[in-house]
Amino acid sequence: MTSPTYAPSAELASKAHVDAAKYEEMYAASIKDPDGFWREQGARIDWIKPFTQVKNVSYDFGNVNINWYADGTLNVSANCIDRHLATRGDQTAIIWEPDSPDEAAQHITYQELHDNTCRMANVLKDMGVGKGDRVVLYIPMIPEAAYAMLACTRIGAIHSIVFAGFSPDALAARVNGSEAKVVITADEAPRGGRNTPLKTNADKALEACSDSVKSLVVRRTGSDVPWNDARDYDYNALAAQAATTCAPEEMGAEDPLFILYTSGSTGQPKGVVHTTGGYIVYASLTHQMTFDYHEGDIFWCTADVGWVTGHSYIVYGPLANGATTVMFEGTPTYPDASRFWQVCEKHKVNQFYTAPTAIRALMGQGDEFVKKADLSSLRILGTVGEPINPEAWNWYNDVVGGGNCPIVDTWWQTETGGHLMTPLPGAHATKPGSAMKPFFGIEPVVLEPASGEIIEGNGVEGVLCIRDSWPGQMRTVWGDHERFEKTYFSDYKGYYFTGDGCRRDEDGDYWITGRVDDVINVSGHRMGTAEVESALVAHEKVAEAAVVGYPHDIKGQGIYCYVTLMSGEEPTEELRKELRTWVRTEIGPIASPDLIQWAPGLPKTRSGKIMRRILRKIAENDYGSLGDTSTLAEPAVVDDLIENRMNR
Ligand code: 6R9
Repeated sequence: MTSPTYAPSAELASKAHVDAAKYEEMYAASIKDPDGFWREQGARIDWIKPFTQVKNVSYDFGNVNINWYADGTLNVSANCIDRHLATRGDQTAIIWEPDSPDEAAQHITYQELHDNTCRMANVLKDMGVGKGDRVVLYIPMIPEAAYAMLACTRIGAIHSIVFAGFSPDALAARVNGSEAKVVITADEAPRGGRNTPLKTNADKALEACSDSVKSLVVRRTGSDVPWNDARDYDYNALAAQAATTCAPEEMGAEDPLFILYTSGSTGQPKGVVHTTGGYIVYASLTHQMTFDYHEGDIFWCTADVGWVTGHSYIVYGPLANGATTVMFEGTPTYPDASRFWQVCEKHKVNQFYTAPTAIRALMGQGDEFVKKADLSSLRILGTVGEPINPEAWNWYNDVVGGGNCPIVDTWWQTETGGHLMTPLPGAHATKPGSAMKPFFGIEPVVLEPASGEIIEGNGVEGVLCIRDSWPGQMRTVWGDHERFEKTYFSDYKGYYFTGDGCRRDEDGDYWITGRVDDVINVSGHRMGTAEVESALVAHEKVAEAAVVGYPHDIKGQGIYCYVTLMSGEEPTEELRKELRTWVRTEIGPIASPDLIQWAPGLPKTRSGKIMRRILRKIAENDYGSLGDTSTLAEPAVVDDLIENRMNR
């Protein structure tokens, strides 16, 4: 099947940092001479002591050791703030858009960012936080989240952000796991018109932590919260007294910058560790190239700082580049489904970066919400987090982008620090649903899953590994280097194993097919569950679908579909038949769904990822052992799915 392609306009390509020829040239150079390429890119960052070594990496199982720029020293907050002050002290660094459109937005200049970051750094120091200490952030999408991240980097402390939607139990596990000294939180977190009692949740978590853990509380709503004088520090009172200067600590390039917990296919979430020099070089370069960021552009990434996307593309990448970055506290549908587009219009956003799940949700609400906003400032659109189905891609392209904005479908992971595969807006003709091309320095290899043999050529599919290292790569799992090696370097020796499957099409472009544990095998045919899902959601009556395999006597695995209908649609036996026929015609008879269950909702993490592990268990009629469900956004959804399961 050939896919339509969408080339950037000649005008956009001519103004872009990278056009097609430049991409080829730079990519070839980055693979042929990684040391030379990354030595040059290292210069985008200000070093205190310049590095002499560039790359020093071993992928040998049992001795995995990743070092970049190892003998250089630097400070990340100085790179994100101080070095811009002389030329752009009065330029807006952060545009903060609150949850409610009735509350005023804030424009925070680089000078103000400097002063507030230093205040926060001094408060933390006074609380006893020093170089190498861990600080957990459990905080809403408010400017203080950025101040806190940058304040940690300023004094050499290691931050670990826990998404404000996580439960007290999850917070406690992360505080204890990193032996944090301080938790930074807020009184309440307004989101979608509702206030989450963050301080109360943090208090609950801290009951399960050492008495020595202190908490620094930012006033967001100003409402009364329980207070413990022995443990709680009032940020607003202390910051008002604190000095607006604080000398940046000199950090080694390989000193840890942050820890970010992420879930894998097994066990408890692991603490992904990123270090200082390589991460900031990579975040800066990818932000500039992937989004074709130019001086004066307004960049908006809708992620939460609780996820890696927020780290790299709300805070570190944009600020390292002296950009203006939008930070949004709210949700796409509050007060209504036009909120994203109103914010784009209001702040004249040039690059807009969001997740397919948000695009699908908004698509389901109809085009009027988009059309009533003036989106003429938009130049580049981006997606991240999961494969995007062509339906949603086309809607994003046509309705949001008006057919004029290249879409960058960025594939990467918490572990990778920044984009590994993505089209570059001025260089590549995109295809709906394809992550297209490797970023500079990234050498993808497609492997035979069972044997680990490299599959050469185009028109092939397999397990996606990366041959060599890149500066933004994670360095270890916090406190468990063995787990790091086992998870990423043991299945396919000598490569970084991504956990994803991928297809390299006839043109050599890459398509992520989903986690390899989501691949199902029906009568000997390998099939991406994403493929079936994409077909299902292409049906006009389907809002969302999740597909898993389940044991089938004859076929090996059968196809089990959870389908959420568009509001107002009736779940009938007839519609079931219609969908089955639909999928057969969209993909082929081998993809014909065996079981279709009507799902009023799908179990998702609070970041919007469908928890397939749970869906597989229910499909296997093995719901007695659902495993860890603590990260579910709406636990009640699961009870309904079990009650109405099809495979009894
Ligand atoms: C950045 C982020 C990583 C996993 C990854 C893959 C999926 C992310 C994707 C994508 C298809 C894309 N994923 N981006 N799949 N196309 N553009 O999301 O990090 O939360 O660690 O998730 O998300 O399966 O392995 P993280």
